[in-house]
Amino acid sequence: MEEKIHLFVIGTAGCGKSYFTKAFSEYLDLKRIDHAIVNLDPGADYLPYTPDVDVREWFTTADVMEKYRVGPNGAQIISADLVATKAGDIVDELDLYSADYIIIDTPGQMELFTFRTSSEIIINEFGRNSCVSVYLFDPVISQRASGFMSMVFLYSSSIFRLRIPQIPALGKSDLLPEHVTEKIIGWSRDPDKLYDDLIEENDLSGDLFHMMRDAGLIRPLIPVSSITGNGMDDVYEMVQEIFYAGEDLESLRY
Ligand SMILES: Nc1nc2c(ncn2[C@@H]2O[C@H](COP(=O)(O)OP(=O)(O)OP(=O)(O)O)[C@@H](O)[C@H]2O)c(=O)[nH]1
Ligand SMILES: [Mg+2]
Repeated sequence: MEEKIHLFVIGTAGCGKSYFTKAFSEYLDLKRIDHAIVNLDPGADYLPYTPDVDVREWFTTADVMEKYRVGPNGAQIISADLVATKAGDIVDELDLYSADYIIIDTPGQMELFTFRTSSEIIINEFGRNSCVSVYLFDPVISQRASGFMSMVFLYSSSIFRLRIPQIPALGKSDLLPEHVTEKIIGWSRDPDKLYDDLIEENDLSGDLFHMMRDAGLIRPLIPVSSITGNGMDDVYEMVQEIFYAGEDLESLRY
């Protein structure tokens, strides 16, 4: 591998980012690929893996509450912004590892990282061309057509904000009955099916649907499970394709 790859794990609160980080790390262990894990969540109480670089080395959301005398929401925002001030230190620490892959677990609520300037500063510090993200669709929300569409909107906002290639995945797929997983994956592969179910649920969604479909934002989802390890190889292959297929990156941007 020529250069480091930085894989950001993105998604809404509780969608399974930290467990995916662990499962993908175990998958890379099996493949004997050198990697390191970065935890960018200063509010994490418990992590299912041991991070190699941890933003909590410098501060935690609880420290920020005490220091700035703010409540939990204010502290989350301040600490999310403070992460940017540590971008250089994070890269310096990562340089100590001979890792080909860096997996980056991002803070609980998606807006704390993806929508704020920290994400841009960190991506620029890592080198934009070495960055890719996996976006985990919440499996419970994705079961209804309108919920699935809301996930498409959030996924799309992350594309516009981060401006790095993004791999859409259906998180915790082991929790869903097989026919539900098939329905969701079917929507992602065949937007016409999604359209029919959307209109049945809510006839206001038609115009929005066409806008997203025509912009190419409804993309095939990879079902993943951090419990069974299912889908880790598909995510890995997609990352390889993005970096090494020799295709125009623009065409794989989403
Ligand atoms: N069945 C199943 N449960 C999962 C999976 N991934 C995560 N979970 C469970 O879902 C819960 C949340 O998972 P996390 O990985 O902590 O989610 P997160 O997105 O990091 O959560 P925040 O950082 O708090 O927003 C945990 O209780 C996990 O045990 C999965 O693939 N399958
Ligand atoms: Mg987490």
